[in-house]
Amino acid sequence: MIPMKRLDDYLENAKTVAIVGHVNPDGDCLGSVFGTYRYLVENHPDLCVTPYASFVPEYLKFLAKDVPFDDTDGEDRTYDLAISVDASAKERIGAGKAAFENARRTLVIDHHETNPLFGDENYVVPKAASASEVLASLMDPDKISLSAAEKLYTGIMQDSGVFRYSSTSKETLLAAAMLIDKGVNFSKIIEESVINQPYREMKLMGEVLMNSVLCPETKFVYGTAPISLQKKYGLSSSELANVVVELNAVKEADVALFMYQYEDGTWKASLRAKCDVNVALIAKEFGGGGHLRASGFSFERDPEAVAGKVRDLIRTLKNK
Ligand SMILES: [Mn+2]
Repeated sequence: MIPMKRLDDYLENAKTVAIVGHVNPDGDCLGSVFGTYRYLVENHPDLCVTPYASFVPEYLKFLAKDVPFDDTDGEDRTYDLAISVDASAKERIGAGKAAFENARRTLVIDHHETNPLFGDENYVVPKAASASEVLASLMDPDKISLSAAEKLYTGIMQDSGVFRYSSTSKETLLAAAMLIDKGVNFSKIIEESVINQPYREMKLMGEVLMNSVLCPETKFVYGTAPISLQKKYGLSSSELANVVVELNAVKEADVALFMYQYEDGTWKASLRAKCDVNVALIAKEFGGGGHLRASGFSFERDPEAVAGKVRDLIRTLKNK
């Protein structure tokens, strides 16, 4: 589908533009912010464009090599236009939130179904697998450079789980094909941002898996990473996001629970399902929330007791 308006048409008479994304930026968020930045500076040399990002995680560092991003709130600047990409609500904007709120005009580009259309203008495509896919459709393909293409490709590939989530569509693959045609080294990007993991993270993962418990009757697997284990490998709770993904890959289980401890002694639980057990309902029982197949909650103590309760809830949900 070719949109009525190109990204370039939304600029109108703007001279200064801010681009913002969401808190805890992921591949789609940074791919969208940085890809839009490169597209605008390369094709509109008179524009003054500021990309905002609160931080860039290690596995996405290659995206930032030609993007001088600003990690502040941007409260000291008033832009002609602020573009929010991949943020599902105004409250979800990370760096540059004040810049967005104070801008003369705002544009929201997103793919979240729940987006309340918080911009003056909004282009939200809920069936798109990523914001980067939406942006690729808004750009003139002839004006997308290799650098912009690398960023958008990374966003599309990351948010579609390397083209395997059910959100992946013909449009997703056509957008990726168009970007590959620009010369994107896709195998290197997938290797760097998906396959390669720091050795100490893999060792921690190995120990979590070694000590994990599989409950064959409920097809449930759970593992824990107390603070002592994280310290052993010099890791913090923010570097453990992949563990639950690995637990969820256990063939004999269709629900996975990973519990990890924070510095202050409290715990966070991540749930994943590859069947129709609604893990959002389970998280809700503990005061958390999330989606059908991915959810989370926090708790104070005793991961074994929590795992036992989760197992009982899975049994109840499966017998419904
Ligand atoms: Mn996204």
